[in-house]
Amino acid sequence: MLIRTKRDWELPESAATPESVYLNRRALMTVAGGIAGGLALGGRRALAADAPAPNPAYTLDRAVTPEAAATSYNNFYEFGTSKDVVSAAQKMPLRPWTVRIDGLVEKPMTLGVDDLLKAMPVEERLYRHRCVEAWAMAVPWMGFPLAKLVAFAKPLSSATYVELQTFGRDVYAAPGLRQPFYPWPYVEGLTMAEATSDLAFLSTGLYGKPLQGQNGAPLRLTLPWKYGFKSVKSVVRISFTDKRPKTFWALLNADEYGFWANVNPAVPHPRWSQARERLLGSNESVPTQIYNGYGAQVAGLYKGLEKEALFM
Ligand SMILES: Nc1nc2c(c(=O)[nH]1)N[C@H]1C(S)=C(S)[C@@H](COP(=O)(O)O)O[C@H]1N2
Ligand SMILES: [Mo]
Repeated sequence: MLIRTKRDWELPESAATPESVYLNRRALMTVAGGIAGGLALGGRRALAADAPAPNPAYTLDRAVTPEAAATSYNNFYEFGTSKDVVSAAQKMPLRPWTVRIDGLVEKPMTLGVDDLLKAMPVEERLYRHRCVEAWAMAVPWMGFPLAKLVAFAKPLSSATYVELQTFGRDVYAAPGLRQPFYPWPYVEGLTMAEATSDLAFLSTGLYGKPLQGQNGAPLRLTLPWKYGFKSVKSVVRISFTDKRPKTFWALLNADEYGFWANVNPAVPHPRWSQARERLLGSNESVPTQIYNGYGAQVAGLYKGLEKEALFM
């Protein structure tokens, strides 16, 4: 992002396949529900054993992004600064994978990601995603509310922030981690109020399938009202603290990538406008919305703080 890139978000036509696979799965689920009536749940489970129920509270104002685009055009600097990290990221072993929960909690713990998932209520949500680079997508995530993990972690009342961290070289020596210019490991953070809002989500899957390495497997934060760099991938540690986390991009350039990073069309990036966004997998450009369209859910978090929280 510090590096000027070409408009390489404009995928070739061949990459922009229709999202027919995903839509067909949904259609099947609906048909099964309609025919089976009272047995709908059983029918749905039989057709898509791995697919949790979609949460009807999270709908979209646009088409779902083609799966091929969302899973092949990625930002994951641990694997390099290009958008093409698929082959490198898929070499990362996803099991065993442990998550450390520590800091201001009743009892710090380290647990396997599958044990954590067993304790969490997995659902599916359609969310918009807006990268600070002015491209956007809309995808079906599977996962659970971050608030559920916060409750599970039992933070002390003194905790005011949650910090989430990606693996460093001690866990997996991804090629990008050799670049000493960057302040590894990638860290992101939220206030406790943000972390416990219903929109803050931890994703484990995408398009009804387990997450792939390039999208931040096995566990990644998903904050649809903030610029995408807040959505830290491949999380290994979640810490509760009373200090504002020093986040990866803010350490690099706080004027361009601040702590809040709430999507705002009125505040341009110093090097480009944020007024519009390009939809990944198409040539369409649409107006950017304040809080990426989630103002009704999150504007209340920033009452009296708007000057700061909507600047960057
Ligand atoms: N660890 C880590 N997390 C990260 C990034 C990264 O480089 N490293 N890039 C961020 C940015 S800028 C965006 S837009 C999203 C991209 O997520 P996607 O590739 O699944 O679309 O991941 C975010 N999370
Ligand atoms: Mo991004």
